[in-house]
Amino acid sequence: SSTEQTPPRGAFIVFEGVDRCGKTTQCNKLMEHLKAKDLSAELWRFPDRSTESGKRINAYLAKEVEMSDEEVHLLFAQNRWEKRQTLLDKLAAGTTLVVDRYAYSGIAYSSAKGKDTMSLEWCKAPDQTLPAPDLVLYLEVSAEAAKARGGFGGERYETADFQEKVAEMFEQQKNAVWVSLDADDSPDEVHDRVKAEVDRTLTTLKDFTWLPV
Ligand code: DGP
Ligand code: NA
Ligand code: NA
Repeated sequence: SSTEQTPPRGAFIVFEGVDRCGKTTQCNKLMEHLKAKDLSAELWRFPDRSTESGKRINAYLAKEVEMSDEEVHLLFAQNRWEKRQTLLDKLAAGTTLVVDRYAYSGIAYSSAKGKDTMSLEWCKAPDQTLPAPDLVLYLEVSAEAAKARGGFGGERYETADFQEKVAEMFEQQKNAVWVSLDADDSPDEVHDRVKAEVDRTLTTLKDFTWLPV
């Protein structure tokens, strides 16, 4: 029998929030923290714009192509499904994954469109049984702060009114693995809380579960 120890599985950590909430900065800071601890870690983001589905999503977000809201919802979910096995393999091999957006974004952005054909239940369905994160770090932006920030790029969804609806739909998805962080705090203050939550999660990893949690 082998004397090699199976490494403990990696943690699956997701950042969520509206556009320009500071996720990218926090993801990068967290990666530095994990590297400093000598942990194996990778930074991922959804949508992954490099795959075939991701290229179509990118064209849709850049308003180069039109698609029905239902089609694009399923395309974003497909983009996550494409990574399912790799994600599981990485975690099993002991690599912690820091993921910028996940199924909660899919549900928030699509249900925020308020279409009769796209109920919350309908929006949730395609991501069911994907791996569930161990921790969701939700960067909460106040409506006032969101308006004051402004300066959205020209991509689809990037209007203050729509982002406010997205925030409401994120609120409705809060669950036991969510931690809300005040995105109006300084990046270093937010990072201090992120570190504490991630370190706690790393030492209390539970059995793996699947969406919905
Ligand atoms: P990002 O690359 O993180 O800026 O995300 C691109 C945009 O797409 C952003 O406005 C959020 C939105 N988005 C992310 N995931 C999904 C999803 O699954 N469904 C929909 N409809 N929009 C999403
Ligand atoms: Na964007
Ligand atoms: Na963004």
